[in-house]
Amino acid sequence: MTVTNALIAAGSNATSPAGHPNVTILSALSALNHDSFAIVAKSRLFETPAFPQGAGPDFVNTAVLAETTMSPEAVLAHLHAVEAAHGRVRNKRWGPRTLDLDLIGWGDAVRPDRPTWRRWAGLSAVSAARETPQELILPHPRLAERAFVLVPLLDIAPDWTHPVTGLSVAQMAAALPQKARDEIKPLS
Ligand code: PH2
Ligand code: MG
Ligand code: MG
Repeated sequence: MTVTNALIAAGSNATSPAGHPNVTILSALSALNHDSFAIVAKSRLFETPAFPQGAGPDFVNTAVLAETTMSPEAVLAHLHAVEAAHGRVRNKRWGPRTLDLDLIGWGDAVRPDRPTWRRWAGLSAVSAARETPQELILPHPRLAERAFVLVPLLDIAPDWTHPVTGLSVAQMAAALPQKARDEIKPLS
């Protein structure tokens, strides 16, 4: 059986049935572990301003590294089930959410293929806000732009290398404006 390292980002900026965002995140992480999916590293929790600016209350964000024998589609379904169990309803894009679990990276896989990945990653901010892919795109096409994903990943996978750009997490984080990095504040 093939074991893959999956990178997952978690975020919450609304109270869920489990409680406040930090409690929700911790509850979600324990719900994620099961037979064929094991969290092997967790970042600290961070308080982060909502993106886009002014989009709602601050988020709590974290990142985890998991070892899994599941397919990426099965992991995505698992993430959605844990979101639903924490009160997630999918309505307004970028509205407040009780729990968001995003699959960020899958070993060194590029999915569905490099040309499609490049198309999604190359979208302008305006188009990226309008268009949502229906299929799983890996690595997450906006990873390199998101301090609330990269700063938590620095805790657990600074050397993970992007399979298309060749940049490590540490290099992508260093390329962000200092101000964007400073806004990501550890809660502990
Ligand atoms: N997730 C979003 C949109 N905006 N902002 C922050 N700070 N953290 C997030 O996790 C986040 C966001 C879409 O899922
Ligand atoms: Mg998200
Ligand atoms: Mg999501």
